Amino acid sequence: MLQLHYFPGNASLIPHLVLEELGVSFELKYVDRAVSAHKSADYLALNPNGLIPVLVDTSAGVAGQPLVLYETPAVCMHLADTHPAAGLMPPLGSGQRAQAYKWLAWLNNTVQATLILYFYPERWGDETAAAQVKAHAEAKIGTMLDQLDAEFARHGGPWLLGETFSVCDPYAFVLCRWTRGFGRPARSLPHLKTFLERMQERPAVERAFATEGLKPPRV
Ligand SMILES: N[C@@H](CCC(=O)N[C@@H](CS)C(=O)NCC(=O)O)C(=O)O
Repeated sequence: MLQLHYFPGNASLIPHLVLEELGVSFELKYVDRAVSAHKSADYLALNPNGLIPVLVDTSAGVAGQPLVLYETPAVCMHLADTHPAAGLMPPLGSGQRAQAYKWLAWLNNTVQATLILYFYPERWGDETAAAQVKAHAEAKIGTMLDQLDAEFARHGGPWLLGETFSVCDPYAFVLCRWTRGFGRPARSLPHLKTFLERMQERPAVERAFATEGLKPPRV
C-alpha cells in the first residue's frame, strides 16, 4: 500500500502527480497545516524535519516495517524505481538518467530551497530583512527560470529531458506553478509557457488538481 501525506499545492503535489501518472492505487493522508499537524509528535515520527510530503510504502519495507520516506526527489525516484514499466526515469546507467539526477537535485536543493525563502522570508529576520530576503529570492528564481527556459530552447523537446517524459516534469511543473504570483512568473517565459500548457493537458494533472481542490489560476 502507498500512502502520501500531503497538503494541497505543497511539495506533496509533485509525488501526487507521479502517483497519478503511474495509475496505481494510493491513499492520500491530509496534513492539516492550520493546526500544525506537520509539527505533531505523530508526524515528526514520520519526518523529523516536520515537512510535507511523506510517503509510506508497505511493500518496500524492511523487517516487517513499512518504508517511510521523505524528501521529494527521493520519493519521486523511489516511485519510478518501483514501477519501472512506466518509464518515469531513464534506464539505469544511461546519460539521460544522470541528467535526471542533476535536474532533480537542482530543482530540490536550489530552486525549491529558494522558493521556500521567498514564501517564508519572516524566518530570516525582522520586517526589513524579510522584505530584502523575499526580493532577492524572487530575483534569484528569475535567473533559474531563465535557465530552465533555455534548456527547453536548447533541446527543442516537449519535456525537461527532451523527448522523454520523466519525474523531472511534474517536479519542474509544480515549482513553476509556485511562481504564478511573481512579477515575472514562469508562464511569461516562452518555452516554459508551452511546457506548462502541455503539462496541463495530462489527465494526471487534471485528476490531482481536482482531488486537491486547486483552483485557477493553475500556473
Ligand atoms: N526538502 C523537502 C522540503 C519540503 C518542504 O519544504 N515542504 C513544505 C511544504 S511545500 C513544508 O512542509 N513546509 C512546512 C514548514 O516549513 O514548516 C522536500 O523536498 O521534501
